[in-house]
Amino acid sequence: APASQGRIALLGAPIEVGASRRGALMGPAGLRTAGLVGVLESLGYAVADHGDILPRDLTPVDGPAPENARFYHEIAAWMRALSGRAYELARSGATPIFLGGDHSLSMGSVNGVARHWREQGRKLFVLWLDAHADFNMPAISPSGNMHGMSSAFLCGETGLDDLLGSEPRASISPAQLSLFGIRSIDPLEKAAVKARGIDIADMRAIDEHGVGVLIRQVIEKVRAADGVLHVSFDVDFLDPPLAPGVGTTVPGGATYREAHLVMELLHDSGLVRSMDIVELNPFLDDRGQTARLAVELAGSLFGQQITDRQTPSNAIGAA
Ligand code: HAR
Ligand code: MN
Ligand code: MN
Ligand code: MN
Repeated sequence: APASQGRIALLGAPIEVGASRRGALMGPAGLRTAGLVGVLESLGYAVADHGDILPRDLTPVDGPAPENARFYHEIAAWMRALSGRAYELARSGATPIFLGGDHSLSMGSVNGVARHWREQGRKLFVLWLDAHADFNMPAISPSGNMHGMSSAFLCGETGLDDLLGSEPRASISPAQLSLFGIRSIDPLEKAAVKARGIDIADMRAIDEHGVGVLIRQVIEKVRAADGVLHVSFDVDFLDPPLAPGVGTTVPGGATYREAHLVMELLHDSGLVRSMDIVELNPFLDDRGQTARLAVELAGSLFGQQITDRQTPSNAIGAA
């Protein structure tokens, strides 16, 4: 194995009630079966698998729930636990990878990581690789599904104000969010994204400019602010024939080569400090294909290359 690259901490959160279809609770197991630990170790990392947060470990939440937020109490309990664990893992100096579970997970994982970086005086930027913007809130969501609300919650939108209970909320500013790969967005959600001025690389932009140019823009934004980056990877970012194992496929997603290039450029930037892998639904997968691709892409994000070339982004000065 190559020289030690540092420490990676894995934490699973088998949460599925934020999504419209069941099965994402098998996501952490699917990613482990597909060899996530071995791939990361082969790249020289010391990997500590902290297992999964289990429902029986959660502190039940009751009291009033907002309207149009399905399974609010269950998700609140998950997020309080996740935010606390994410904060501790980030503070330990490891690079945490959170294994979902549906995308509601990020309301806890990113909040905890953002709290850590706020204490360090560093801004946390969030790259949202997804078919969806996930910028609904209860007041505007057409479904009430909380996996469609996570990026909005993280930007401090109101409507789920007590979700984290006594966990400190560490919102990011809308300028710290980059939506990437978007091709399904609800009308009021679109208006909200526009009103907040959020960076959005939709599929048309990707077709016109290519992922290389657009990811470099994200990297330059982070670097200019001396920030660090969290990558929130919703597997439905990928084109459905490549990645059938998700509950909400949308045609016209990232190709195999585009997705690899995104991850390779992000690795070269040296800015990535944490990651989510969410929405993998092994119940819908085809012989492990989606799980294996997600693991392969995580490998690329953490340094796997075809040849050990100096890429153009290395040449312009990676950390
Ligand atoms: N925008 C729709 C809603 O809010 C669908 C959201 C689906 N989200 C995910 N995660 N699959 O990105 O209901
Ligand atoms: Mn999502
Ligand atoms: Mn999605
Ligand atoms: Mn690869």
